[in-house]
Amino acid sequence: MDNFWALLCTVLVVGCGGSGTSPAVGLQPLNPAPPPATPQWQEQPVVLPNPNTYFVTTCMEPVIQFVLPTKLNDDEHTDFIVHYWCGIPYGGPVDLVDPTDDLLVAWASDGLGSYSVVNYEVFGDSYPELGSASRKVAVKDINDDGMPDFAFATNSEDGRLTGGADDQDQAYANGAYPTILLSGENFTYTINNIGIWDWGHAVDFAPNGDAVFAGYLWTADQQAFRLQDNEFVDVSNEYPLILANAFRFGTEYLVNATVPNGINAIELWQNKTLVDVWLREPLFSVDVSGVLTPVVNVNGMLVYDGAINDICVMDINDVETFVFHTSTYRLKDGSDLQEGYNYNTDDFSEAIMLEFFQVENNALVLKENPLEQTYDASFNFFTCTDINNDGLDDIQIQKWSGRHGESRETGGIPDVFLQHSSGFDRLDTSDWPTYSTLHERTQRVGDLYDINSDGFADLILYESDVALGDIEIYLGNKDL
Ligand SMILES: [Ca+2]
Ligand SMILES: [Ca+2]
Ligand SMILES: [Ca+2]
Ligand SMILES: [Ca+2]
Repeated sequence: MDNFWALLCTVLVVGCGGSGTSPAVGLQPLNPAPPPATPQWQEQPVVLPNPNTYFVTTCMEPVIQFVLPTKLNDDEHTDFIVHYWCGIPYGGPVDLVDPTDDLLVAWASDGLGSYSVVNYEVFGDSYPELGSASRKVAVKDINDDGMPDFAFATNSEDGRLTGGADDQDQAYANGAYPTILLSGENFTYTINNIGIWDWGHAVDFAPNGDAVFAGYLWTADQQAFRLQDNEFVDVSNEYPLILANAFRFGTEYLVNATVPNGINAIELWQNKTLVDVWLREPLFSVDVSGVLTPVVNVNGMLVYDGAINDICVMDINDVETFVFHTSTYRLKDGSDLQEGYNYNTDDFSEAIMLEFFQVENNALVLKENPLEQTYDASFNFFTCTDINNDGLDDIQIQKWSGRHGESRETGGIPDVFLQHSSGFDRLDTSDWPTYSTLHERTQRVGDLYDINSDGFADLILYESDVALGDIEIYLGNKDL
């Protein structure tokens, strides 16, 4: 047998020996190897390169607060507005008078998959500013031109130390004007600073398009503005008293997180009528490093804190559901807090959990958590939109790449729970790409959004505290 036949025999695994002593081997069907599975993500990211020539005159390493998808030209590629603001330089002086410097950078697609800065075309200014830092943003097209409009809860945040909201004279130094980015003709935006100086922390658009703001200062209760004839008109008195932690409009109701007498509570409003209040009653108190601390039940676990810092609204099984970002501190060993024990703050991890409420008979009802019961992470932002384009709202948690007091690095990959007909499935993200560089002191975050209108979610990765400053976008090749 020459080499060719030897090779063929090996490959085909047929009885080539011809001696009759080999075990009978049937002719195997020639199964070609299945084609390799399409990878979820393209190998190389689209990069929005660090626009530091724009912000070095402001500060060297700003915070990226928001990467906001929008439309700045006519092609099918999503464009972006990014809000940067300057944190306090390490050990540097604190400006207690003026808000920290900030900068907006508008990125437009070129139709070929690249992006360039178009600040002057969009804002009529190469260095446009909100005039403050931003803490939260609400998105809605309030002037029906097909471009999203953005309302920001703003503050002076530059690391200044104050006595918190309880010391209003110091807290005043955290104030800024509520601000709206309103779209105009030919893919432009105007920056509208409106209302009264406040330490803004919560913002939402009402179903009718009114922008509603709430902050921590005594200067203003809720502030609300309606766009009429291209002017923002104050309609604050059409809304109930809303506090600063978090509130959110549903289709019919408004939910509002409050803290009466130190107890975390959620109000349910219908127009200006308070229809229900849900209270998170403390179970008992424990000593945590010398401070008497109330213990609460969140998702069946005994923890402390329980403050609500954000809310989103989604349909679960076609029922409108308010999802709460609930801040807690859990024992690192996972056990429940116990009455009569003394604890040390070092015993705890920050553990932000989600809680799910629906309205039944004009009352807020806490529903069983449809995610993994013990799920928690460190994060500011999460979304409740349909990520995979199947008509069912999903949950995406833009967790920080690290967590206070723990060394771990997730490279900015969000946690994603996709809704299906009978619950949620957590996506396996273990082989997803991560942000290209790791800096000890920065946090990476990520966001899923279909930026090229092909129906597949794309992965946007960036640092919240800029070191490299690029924004990296991995295009999706298929459904999640
Ligand atoms: Ca575009
Ligand atoms: Ca608009
Ligand atoms: Ca979905
Ligand atoms: Ca896509």
